Amino acid sequence: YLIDDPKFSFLKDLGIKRTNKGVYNGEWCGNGEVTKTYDPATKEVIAEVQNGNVEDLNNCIKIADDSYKHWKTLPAPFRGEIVRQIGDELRKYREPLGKLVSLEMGKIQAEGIGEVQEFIDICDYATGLSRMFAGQVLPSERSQHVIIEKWNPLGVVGVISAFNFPNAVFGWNAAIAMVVGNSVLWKGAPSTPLISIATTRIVTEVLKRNNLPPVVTLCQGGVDVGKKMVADDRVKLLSFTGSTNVGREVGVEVQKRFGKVLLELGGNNALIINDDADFDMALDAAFFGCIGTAGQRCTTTRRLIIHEKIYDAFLEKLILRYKGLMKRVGHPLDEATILGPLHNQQAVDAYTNTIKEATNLGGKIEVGGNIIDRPGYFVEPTIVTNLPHDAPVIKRETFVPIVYVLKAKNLDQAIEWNNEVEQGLSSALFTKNIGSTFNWISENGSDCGIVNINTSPSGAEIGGAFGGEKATGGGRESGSDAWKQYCRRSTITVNYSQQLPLAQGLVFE
Ligand code: UN1
Repeated sequence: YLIDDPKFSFLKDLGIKRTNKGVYNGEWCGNGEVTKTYDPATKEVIAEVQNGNVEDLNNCIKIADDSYKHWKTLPAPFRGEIVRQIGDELRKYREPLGKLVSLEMGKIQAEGIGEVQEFIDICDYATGLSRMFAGQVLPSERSQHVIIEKWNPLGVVGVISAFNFPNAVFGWNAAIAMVVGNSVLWKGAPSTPLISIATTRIVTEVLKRNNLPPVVTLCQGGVDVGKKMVADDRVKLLSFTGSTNVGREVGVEVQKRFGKVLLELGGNNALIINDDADFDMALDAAFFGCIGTAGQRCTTTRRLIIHEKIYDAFLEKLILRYKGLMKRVGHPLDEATILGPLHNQQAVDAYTNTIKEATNLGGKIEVGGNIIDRPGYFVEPTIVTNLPHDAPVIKRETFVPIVYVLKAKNLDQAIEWNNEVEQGLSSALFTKNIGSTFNWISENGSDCGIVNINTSPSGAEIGGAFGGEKATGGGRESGSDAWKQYCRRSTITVNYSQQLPLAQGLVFE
């Protein structure tokens, strides 16, 4: 087990042992299956986790609900102060936690640490928000009346997160949910439980130090635990990150019980390079967008739409960059690495099948296309050309580093192709023309939630609302007014007159 190897001593600094309990409800427990967790770069076992079962989840919900009853009564700026302390605690563990993200998920160390940084950033944001999540005062049509809007908490917020952002997605949800007065129940991906456990430990240390109840609970587990969380009426908001197919079911189930749902589902993100783009900057953006996190971000560039005038030159340069990358393949914890492994065997299978399907449809592999001969789940980042813009394989999201390159006649055609897929997460346009820029962000432009200009479609900051339209699910997390989704809105009419006038001048006597 890697846990016994002194090279990975940061695991012990995070409190990880050979066998770990995957449930936290004030105590660490778990009565479900014992599973192993692996380093995707070597397939070696890191450690073991005893997961939760449905009964454990039930207890977590109960305890989270009890904690909520106390937590919601505390002044919001006090809750903000607690989240500020969580941010500080995360600062202390930034490096070891980032390394654990790298080791268990497989993304390179800089990205692992960057992910923890996003959690720290959202804590700062949420601390400020705790003094600022204002409602409004609106004019009433009745004399000596006023309409007030107030944002109140919901109760238990359930977070189901995915393997690819095993730390930050919990952070975006939890920090905001907590300052507005909710408690949180988390289920991380079944294949990244050590990250969930280490993160929960850091967060709950702060709660304990402040003599607070378990406002954050954790239940690692499988599909049965997930289903119960989706169906349980006490989970007032279910924030789900994952595939469009599972998200569709989650959405329907939560709606059946009139719960609230926040969906962050698949993307099929296009990067458009117009003929007036800054060529070198666009090349850097494409390289990072396609290959960063080995193609396993929701915001990864899946389609590159290039103006025909610069198509050949751009493609040629990009292929060279891809070829140069092969020297930088390695273990994610090795600082020289910029391409780590895929997360698991399913991803490798999806890669192989997709390459096969693309070639059968007449696609040309410009570079890549093979599994890399190393112990872990490594594959070559791949560029495919020569497919029609609406080929079925292009319209589907495959969570691997394959990009389809399309040649567009003009910007209008490029925008049409950008919008023709069912997903609507992220998009970007490279241009120096001011008219094209404003067209791109207008009603005639990109229909995605994220509409970038002269920067990559992936790598969003926490300050904006993060999420997408259409089959991406419509949810927004992180900045802007995404916090409203974690609240119920109370519309309050106050009468400070001595009469009881009715609205619309109605007389009722
Ligand atoms: C995801 O892939 O689930 O914009 C989220 C980005 C990251 C978030 C990605 N900040 O790429």
